Amino acid sequence: MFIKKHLVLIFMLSFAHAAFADDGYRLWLRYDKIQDKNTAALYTKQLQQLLFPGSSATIEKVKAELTEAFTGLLGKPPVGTKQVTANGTLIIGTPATAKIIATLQPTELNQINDEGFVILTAILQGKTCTVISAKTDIGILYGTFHFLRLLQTQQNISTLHIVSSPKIKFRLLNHWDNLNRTVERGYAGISIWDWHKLPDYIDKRYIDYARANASIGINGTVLTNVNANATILSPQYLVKVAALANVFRPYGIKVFLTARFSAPIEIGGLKTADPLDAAVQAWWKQKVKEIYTLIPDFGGFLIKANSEGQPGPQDYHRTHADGANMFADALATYNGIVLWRAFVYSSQSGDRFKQAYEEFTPLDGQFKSNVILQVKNGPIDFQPREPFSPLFGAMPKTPLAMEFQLTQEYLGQGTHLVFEAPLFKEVFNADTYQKGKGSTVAKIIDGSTNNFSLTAIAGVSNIGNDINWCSHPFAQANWYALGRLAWDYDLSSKQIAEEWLQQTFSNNAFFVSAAYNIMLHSHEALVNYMTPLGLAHIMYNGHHYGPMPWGNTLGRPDWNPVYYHKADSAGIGFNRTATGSNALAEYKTEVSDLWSDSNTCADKYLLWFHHVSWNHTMRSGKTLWNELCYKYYTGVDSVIAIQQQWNTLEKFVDAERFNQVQQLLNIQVKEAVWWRNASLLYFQTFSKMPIPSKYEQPDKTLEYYKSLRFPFAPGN
Ligand code: GCW
Repeated sequence: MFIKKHLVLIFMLSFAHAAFADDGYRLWLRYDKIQDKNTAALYTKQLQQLLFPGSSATIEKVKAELTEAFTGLLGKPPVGTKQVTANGTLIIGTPATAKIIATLQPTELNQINDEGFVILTAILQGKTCTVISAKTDIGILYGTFHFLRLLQTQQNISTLHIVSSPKIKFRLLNHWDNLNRTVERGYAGISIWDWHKLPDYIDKRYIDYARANASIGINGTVLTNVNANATILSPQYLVKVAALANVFRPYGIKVFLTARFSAPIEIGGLKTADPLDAAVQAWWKQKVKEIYTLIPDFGGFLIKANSEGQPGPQDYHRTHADGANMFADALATYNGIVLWRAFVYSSQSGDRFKQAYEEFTPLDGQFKSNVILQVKNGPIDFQPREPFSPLFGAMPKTPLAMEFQLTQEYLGQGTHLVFEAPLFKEVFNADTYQKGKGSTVAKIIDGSTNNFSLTAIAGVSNIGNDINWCSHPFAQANWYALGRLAWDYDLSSKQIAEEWLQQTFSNNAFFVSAAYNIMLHSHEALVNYMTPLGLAHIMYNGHHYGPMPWGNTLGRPDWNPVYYHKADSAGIGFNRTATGSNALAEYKTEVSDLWSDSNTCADKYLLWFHHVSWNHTMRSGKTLWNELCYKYYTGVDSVIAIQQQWNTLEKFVDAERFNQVQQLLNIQVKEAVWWRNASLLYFQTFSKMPIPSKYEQPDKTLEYYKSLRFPFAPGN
């Protein structure tokens, strides 16, 4: 008897452990049973029955999601009803589909746009009900996902009054996925698009991808790399694209493609791709027509032109506007849009920082109304910290889209825990002063400063076919944050981190606050151990993995780290004031005044704008050299603190993900030390100053760090 009981216990324990394991595939849509008995009982009472009339492809998806969520969270699927017969009726529908909502006539519906939703507690036919309503089925979908988020994060749902609309129209992922399934700057496996098996084989992942995106409001996806391949536009591939579009449509997600500028030559048999050539224009018009025949709601094209070797209009002495407008004309008939990238820099210039501004501001006002210029957050290239791109304050006649990078090309790639919401918010909140105080980057992007309705935010995707989609368990949070902030950039980093943690890991309050603390400090920690005080672009060439501030061997100066930090015996930093490249003049004076004096410029931007002596006195009273040492050492200490904090959280997290994060943090600590030591030893060859003796001294030589090679680093 004893033995038997014992065996049962062992069986139960091992079962419990297995059930607890989590490979991360479900992302933030786990719907695990609510453990807190009171909450579960309350929800069961408040969600007695579901009145959900209407039917459409989207509504079917909503019903399926509700069934899955209720079954998971509360142990049983929702009980359908046609009448309000009990307190605790959840009513979902548009006024057109649900008569009962029409009788309620919620005025809140006048406050939302076509994708928005309302969630209200109301008394209907004498019963307390929860109403999710919207103008469209897609609004219903978003409202439902919001409601499920409330349940997953165990909010009080007894008196709800939520009125929500997205602030940005196109909320996009940009995949840098190649047709051979490699992913440029991808660290999470190969591309999830299995082009070879499409269109006939629909991987379950496509559906789960769409669910995850819809749950955070993402409504468009650019499937292909901006370093484009014209083959995607061939008939054989377009049917594959159409198959994906069919999967995504009910979830409100439009498909976009990258258009290779030279496609008329490469797959069209033309001799030129000149945007002013009639045959070229006709070719694109025909191609666009072909696409819309297959995909009636196709979103449009994203184009990288005359940048890093990509073909473009300048090959024919035409402007970016000539190029963009050719596509705009072809797409306009179908309400398609052109996302034209502003990421350009030529080999000629003195200061790469200035080039996008120099090329694009003369074209302000020349783009057709369905063109939006997609600008990276900073002037150089997704560095750990950049000042906002001056273009955001300088193109009042052109709608501007924000491009952030979710994949962590310069943020520790696949192994560093870095929560990007604070970085995104720092950029959104920066004031361009374009129309006086308060013209923040967010207010440029949302169209309100210059009255544009065409608005967009894009995140370069960090998704691959790894079981947990993003490789690092915490990298999922950056995908999540992009969607949530594109919907509402006023959400705080704290709210986003907390709700993500609750849904992805656990509702335990102690865990959430500790893990939030980790996330909150992670970006600043990385800036400090990689590129403190405004340093930038000092990583290895090519794969961009690891520190190489000594890099000086590539043909173009602006590909070499030494070009960016300009360390010499006198000091360090890039002089972008009037005595240097004068890039500061690209900002409004209110902004440049903040940064133009090395004695008052914020520490975090100092070396972006000034070449300062190693003895320069910092705000802290330390010399620049000692401050640099302090920052690098603080960065490493912060990661060690993060590591220690994570180690206290074992009991709150499933073993699988706990171990993954623990191992990755071990790598991160090692790499932070590597960044610190290699950088300081190198800069010391100029400063000739000691690393203060209170710090643990580097245990390897500069020669050792210089000898390291990583020919097979991923993502290149
Ligand atoms: O950050 C750089 C990357 C390139 C990328 C380019 C771009 C897709 O190193 O891999 O190319 O930016 O944004 O176009």
